[in-house]
Amino acid sequence: MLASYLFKHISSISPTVKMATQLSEIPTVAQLYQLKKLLPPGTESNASVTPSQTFNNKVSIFRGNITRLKVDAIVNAANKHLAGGGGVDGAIHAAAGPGLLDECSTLGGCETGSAKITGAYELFCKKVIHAVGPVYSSRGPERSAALLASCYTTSLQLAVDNGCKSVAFSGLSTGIYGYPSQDAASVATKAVREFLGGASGDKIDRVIFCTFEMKDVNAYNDWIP
Ligand code: AR6
Repeated sequence: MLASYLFKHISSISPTVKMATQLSEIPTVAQLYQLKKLLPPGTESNASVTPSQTFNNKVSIFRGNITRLKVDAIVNAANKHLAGGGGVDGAIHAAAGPGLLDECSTLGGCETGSAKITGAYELFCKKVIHAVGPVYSSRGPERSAALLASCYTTSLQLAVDNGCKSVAFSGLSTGIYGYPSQDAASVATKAVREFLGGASGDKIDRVIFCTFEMKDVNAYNDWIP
């Protein structure tokens, strides 16, 4: 009783008391299969790709607040001006404190389909990668897909270049920018799989798809296997 009272009150005045989620608490896809919390691909699966053990050992799906993750880098769904905003961008800036916006304002914005990296200030992670996803266009779905894939690839390359081995992605473009969750999960999983299988793949130990809403949880549960 006293402990919960103290925790509630101390955590409201000191952000450092907020609980971080450690990497060790987040299972990989391979562990989810073992625990039977995720169904491996069956014959009815729409998967046309062969299962990749590297992908299964390095990729996780996690539902929750990305600002709590104690990983090397989290990937923000930012806008071209890197000016902060709503959604996950707002949550990240609120948790990081004003230093993050100050640093972002020195970067000269960022092109759609690309990303920039900053410090993490009061967050638990070490770096924040700000990726600018496309506003989804049903009239140009191929262009949207190419830009979204480029966000994932550029973010992972930035992580490698900055010595970040564990990276958590928010669902880029799937909120305010209107990208359908199923299509976005398909693009994201394919881009990450290709990166992990490529020249710099061994520099990344873990990629976490951080979901928030049920529609995105379902999309990753469909596309990961
Ligand atoms: N932790 C993890 N995921 C979250 C969180 C959170 N705390 N909050 C929301 N999400 P959005 P976009 C999920 O709209 O579509 C901003 O104003 C959410 O459920 O944040 O790329 C920027 O400044 C969704 O799946 O980003 C841009 O102007 C995902 O984060 C614009 O929104 C992304 O939703 C970018 O739009």
